[in-house]
Parts: sequence; structure tokens; C-alpha cells
Amino acid sequence: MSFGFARLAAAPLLRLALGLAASMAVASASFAQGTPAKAKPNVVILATGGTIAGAGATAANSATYQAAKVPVEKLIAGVPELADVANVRGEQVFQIASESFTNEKLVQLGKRVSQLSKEPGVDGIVITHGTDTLEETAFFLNLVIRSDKPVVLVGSMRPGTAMSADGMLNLYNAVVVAGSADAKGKGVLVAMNDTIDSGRDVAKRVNVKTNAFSSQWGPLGMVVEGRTYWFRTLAKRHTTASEFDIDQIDKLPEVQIVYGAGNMAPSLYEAAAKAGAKAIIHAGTGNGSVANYAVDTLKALRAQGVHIIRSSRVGEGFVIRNSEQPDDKYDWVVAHDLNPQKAKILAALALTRTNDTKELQRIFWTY
Ligand code: DAS
Repeated sequence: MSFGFARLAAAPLLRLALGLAASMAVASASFAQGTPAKAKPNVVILATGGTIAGAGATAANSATYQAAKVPVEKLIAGVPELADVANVRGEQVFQIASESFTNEKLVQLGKRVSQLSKEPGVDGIVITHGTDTLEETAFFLNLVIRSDKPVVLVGSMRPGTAMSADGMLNLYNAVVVAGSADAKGKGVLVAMNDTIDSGRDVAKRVNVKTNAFSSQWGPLGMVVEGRTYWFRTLAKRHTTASEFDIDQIDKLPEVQIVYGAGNMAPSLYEAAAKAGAKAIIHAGTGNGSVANYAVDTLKALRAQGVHIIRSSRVGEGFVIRNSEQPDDKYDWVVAHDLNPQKAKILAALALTRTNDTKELQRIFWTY
């Protein structure tokens, strides 16, 4: 089975023509400028699996395939143009579909990123990742990596074996961003579909299109033909300004999510607590609303020491404190604009530092 990344190479005349044109362009440009090309940045690619490492049976299989099959060396070999923009080396950290990530894997990946970020010879880090939980990993790293070096997560919506596979260009763009000095200090980034989003704001909002990822507050920038273009910066604290540090964290407290809808079963919240949750994210309807027949259950769990954090199942907007629910009275926390899965990440980290409700709420306003 030929991997899609090599599909383009199967058109040798086309690539030869493109190669000749490119080398003539570079020669003329450097001749015209008379200055040596600047040293290429050193970028490490940490591979964890996902569709970007996926393989399907035929080129028509854009949605039916096996994730986490192609090793990092093949990913890199499938995009020879990476060598034009950076000195790249790869490490295979995991080879899994990202729905199978665990807290332990998050911590392990975070510690490796932190280690690499401290190496003087590393200018930027790319993490290839499944798209399902990519936003969770990106937010987690945005909170715990105490470095201003670019850390860029990237995935793909189609396997490399498919027609119009998006992984090659996504990977190229991610390496460009990770090697860009102007990407420093912007927090952990996600490069998908030519767009650069903040790891804090971005979410997977479509599960079958290449424009799957977006941020309700908009992207930070774009990357087009090897250049980055920036339009905003993140308003919230991150990376070097964060109070969280992966080098001080070995284990994350358990936090679980209960999804809100009509006709809820309050026993689901009790089951989450029984499973060891130290906080429960209520993915409520609307403004994080709680069914009147579930309030007593949540109050009882709070009295047992379990924190209740109101998020919303609605994709955009933010939960307002003390609106329909008396959060002060019940000693609950609101997740601000964070979706339930991101609130879960922040709650777990916050609980490594405090169990105080007011402190938890400050953390949710801050990050
Ligand atoms: N199962 C998905 C994952 O690994 C595949 C993907 O979209 O990357 O997240």
C-alpha cells in the first residue's frame, strides 16, 4: 500500500519540473540579495499517531481508514519540502488514536516537550496528533510548558493515502510555524488548514471536513506558502506566564464530565464522584443550566467535597456566574468560555494547586 505522502512523488516529471523551478527561483533570489541564506531552524517532530499517521485501503477512502499506522520517519520522508524550511528530526512518542489519550499520556508528553524546550539546539517543536482530542492536549501544554519557544500541534482530517490528503501541507505549515521566530511567545499553537489557532481557543467543530478546527474568538494568524501572518494575540495567561509547570506535576486529579440535556439522570453525577472525580464538569444546556431535579444531587456532592464546575454544551459564548444558578450560594464554579473538555483539563490542573472554590474561580477567569 503506497502512503499518500508518497503519492505526489509518483509524478516524477511534475516534481522534477517543480524542483527545477524552485531551485532557479532560490538561486536568483539569493543571487539578487547577495546574502547567504539564514541558518535553518532546528525543529523536533514528536509523533503521537492519529489520522495524520493514518492509512486507508484506497485513495477514495477519505473517512474510512486506520489511524496511527505511519511512523514518524515516513511522515517526514513524505514531505521532502520540510528540509527547505527547517532541520527536522522525529521522535515517536506514542502511536495511538487520540481518543485513547489518558492523563498519564498527557503528563508524559508534556514532560518530553518541556525537556526539549530547554535544549539550546531546539528552536521549535511540532506534535503530530489525532484530531479528536488535539484541542485538549494543546490547551494542557499551553498551561504547563514554561517556554516561549513555538510548540505547534498538527493533525489531519484525511489519511495520507486519500485523494487531496491534508496532512502533508498541514505538517509543512506546522514546521514553518514552529521554526518561525515570530511564533515565539504566542502560547501553544495549532496549525490546521492554513490557519494558526491558539491551543486555548481552538476546538474541533466539524468531524468530517478539513476546516474542522476553529476558535470562537478567531484565529491568531495564517501560514501560507512558508510564511506566517499574525492578526491577534491571546488575551489569557499561558506558558511562561502560567502558574502551572509540568516539571512539578506527576499526576492529575480525576475530573469527569456529565452532559446536560432534558430528562437527566442525577445518578450520573454520583457515578462520576464514585469513579473518583474530584470535580465534575456540568456540560449544561444554554448558560450551563442545571435541571431543578438535579440541584440537590449537586449540592450534596459539593458538601462531600466534590467541586461542581458549570460549562455549557453550546459551542460558543460563555457561562455567566450567578445568573440562573446561584453559584455563590451553592459554592459552584463557572468555566467562563471554556468548553467542557477544556474545562476538564483546567480543573484537573487547578486541583493540583488548590481546593478552594474562590481560587478555582480565579483560575478559570485567568486562563
Ligand atoms: N481517531 C482520530 C484521532 O486519532 C483520528 C483523527 O482524526 O486524527 O484523533
